[in-house]
Amino acid sequence: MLTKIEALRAQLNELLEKAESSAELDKAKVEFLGKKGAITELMTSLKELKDPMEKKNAGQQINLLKKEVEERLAARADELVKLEEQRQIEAGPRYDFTVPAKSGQGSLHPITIVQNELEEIFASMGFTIEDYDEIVDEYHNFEALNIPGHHPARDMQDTYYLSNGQLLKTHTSAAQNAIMRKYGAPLRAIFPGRCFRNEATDACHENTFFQMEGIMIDEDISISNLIYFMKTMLSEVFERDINVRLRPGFFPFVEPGFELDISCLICGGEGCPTCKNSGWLELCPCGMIHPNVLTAGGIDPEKYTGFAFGLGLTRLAMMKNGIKDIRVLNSGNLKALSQFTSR
Ligand code: FA5
Repeated sequence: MLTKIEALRAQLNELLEKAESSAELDKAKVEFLGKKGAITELMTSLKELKDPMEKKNAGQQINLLKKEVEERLAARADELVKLEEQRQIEAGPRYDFTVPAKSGQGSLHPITIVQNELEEIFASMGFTIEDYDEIVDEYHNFEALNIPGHHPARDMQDTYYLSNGQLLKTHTSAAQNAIMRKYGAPLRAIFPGRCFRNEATDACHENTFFQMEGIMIDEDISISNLIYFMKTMLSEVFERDINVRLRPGFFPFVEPGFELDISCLICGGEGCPTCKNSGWLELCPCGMIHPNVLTAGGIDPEKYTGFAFGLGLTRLAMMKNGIKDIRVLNSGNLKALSQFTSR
């Protein structure tokens, strides 16, 4: 009996080594564990053993083999899934650019249109346009921005964590440190990007949205420079006068910090679901970069000062186009979106 068990174990090893598909594993499962499978047969043949000790020992060995077969088949199945995923990643997507479009010509997304406009405006004022990762580490998203592990500001920016400890960035400020380190001071840069937050969605909140960060660092930069650039940007984007209010706002990475709100353009300031009935929409928090953030970015805060802002690009696209509900923008509903892209 024990020889048979060993022979089956050797057979299992061989099968698992050769198995390249889940169909082969299913077949092996039936061969070993099925109603007429080898292990069931062994169990049935137990009754032929007369010696009780020998019978008990053989029974235990068969049960061990059965458990081993189940576990190793499951492990190989997992391995095959991973191998298949790897094969697909390596093969990469294949596009056939010669296939004609199904219906008419496409267009840029309303957020991309606003982003392009802003990039032009800031480029004309000497800002460079930077690209940055969507997956970042805690250091860049929080610690380098003066938000240590225990800080309550992290609660407001809960996000999606990967099993390796990295996270989907909650704000474009996550790029500040890397950009300061890359260029040093003086520095003028904007960096648009997609942000992710664990958010209960409503007319003005999405779990995936776009921001555009801007920083300017030089000797003698003050709040006046900040206000000048914010005003210029808004008047260029809206091409008309917009009611704006600046109020104190707290962000650990700026001091002092401000909230820049614009009068809701959906209701004209009367109050509606888009502005949560306040008549104002938070659009562009900003402030003077905290000395700790400059130091973390390798810039001497005794010599340089700077401002930073985090413009809500998705909300700006809503205000520019009179879009009442932010969820339209990520809906993929071409009929709804095409109303705002015919430029
Ligand atoms: C920030 O994200 C700061 N990093 C901004 C900042 C940068 C402050 C530099 C100071 C200096 P806040 O969480 O308020 O701040 O988001 C900034 C803007 O992004 C908001 O005013 C809003 O316009 C937009 N925003 C934030 N959360 C969402 C959301 N869930 N859906 C859509 N837009 C959002």
